Amino acid sequence: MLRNLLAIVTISAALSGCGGGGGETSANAAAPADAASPAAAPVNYGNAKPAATKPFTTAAVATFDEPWALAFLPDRRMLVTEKPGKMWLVTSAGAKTAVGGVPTVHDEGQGGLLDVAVSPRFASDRAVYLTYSEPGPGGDSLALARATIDPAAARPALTGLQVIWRQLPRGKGGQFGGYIAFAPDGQHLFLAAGDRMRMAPAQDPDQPVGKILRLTLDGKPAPGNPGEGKTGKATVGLIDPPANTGAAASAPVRQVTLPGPNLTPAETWSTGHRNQYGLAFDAKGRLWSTEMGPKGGDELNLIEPGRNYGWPLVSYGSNYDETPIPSPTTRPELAEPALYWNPVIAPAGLTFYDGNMFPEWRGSAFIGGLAATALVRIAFDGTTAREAERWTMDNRIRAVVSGPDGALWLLEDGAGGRLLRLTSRRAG
Ligand SMILES: [Ca+2]
Repeated sequence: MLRNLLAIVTISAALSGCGGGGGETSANAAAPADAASPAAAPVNYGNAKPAATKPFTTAAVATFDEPWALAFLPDRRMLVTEKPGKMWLVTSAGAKTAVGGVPTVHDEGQGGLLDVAVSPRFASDRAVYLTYSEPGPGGDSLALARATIDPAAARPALTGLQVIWRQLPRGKGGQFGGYIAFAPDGQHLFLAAGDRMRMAPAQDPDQPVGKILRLTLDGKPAPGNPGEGKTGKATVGLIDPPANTGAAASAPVRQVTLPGPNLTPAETWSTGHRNQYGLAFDAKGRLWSTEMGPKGGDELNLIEPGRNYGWPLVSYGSNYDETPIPSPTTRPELAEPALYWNPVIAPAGLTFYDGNMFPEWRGSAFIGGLAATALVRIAFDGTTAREAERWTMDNRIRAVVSGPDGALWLLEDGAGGRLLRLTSRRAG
């Protein structure tokens, strides 16, 4: 029964995808003119097949315990996080040195030590930013912290670590998002705050869940945000524990009074997200995000200020308990994804390629696939994105980063997850 339902969903999704490639659907034709909306309905790439051959060779460089994210330092070494709460400084040859001073994280489910990002001013400030699930009374916060590191130290360590932003109210479990991206001019920081599987609060302007935030490098609301100067309610309704189905809409709500002014409206750049596991700027200065949808609703989104990306009001997927979710075509005022995947790939990581090793890939984006056990290449024609290629990698891919050497660097997911370096066959 389930299999048949899935087949029907898949076929109808594929058909709507064909329609999107050929022209506007009637629903979109009725949409009000909006320069920020894609002209055509987004295409479904859920049934895209892996390429038969790979234009790269894959070398395993090092092995980790549940690796999550990596970031390059200017000296081309990498910082690699492991979800249970370790960080490593890693050479391109795979030599690992443990980094001290990592904060206590709550490692459970999808919580733990998450993203790491290197300050755009690292040469002068030696700062790194990290996100993690911070334990506390009533559950975890997604925390954004900044610390400094001396990469030349024999025993490198995070020093002066400060939490510069904290997701409140706290709550148990769920998906944290936690991805960090710096504005191209290095003046601001964007942070993906996942919906923590609470669903409805992704639409609550007073809760920093299901949002992309734009902050100063000190973690404060950035000037110029759509809600600049606004504050939210002091008491918000917290849905706890997390739910992963439409049942969350009727879950019990606990009223929680925040310890200080509610700055969420002033921090928010975009809203209505589910679980954003990738956030990156392209060479033209546009911000993109990958989003893990519910069953069958993974998305790539072009992120624009003040827009609502629809979760959980609309989706191209369904709830995990099979209850349907209205299609985005029913709510033209909500931002459509640039493309989507049904069935899902479970996207993790997002990087834009601008290296010399694969000149044909300049301007492309790469996304890791957890469920798809694949690497996906996205090509762009203006703001129209399409899945150009995918290659099976045989393991769940947790992260992908375009390296300063022109190679693509991937992290596999889970215990024993490997750091992979993908290099051109032509380069030899
Ligand atoms: Ca959406």
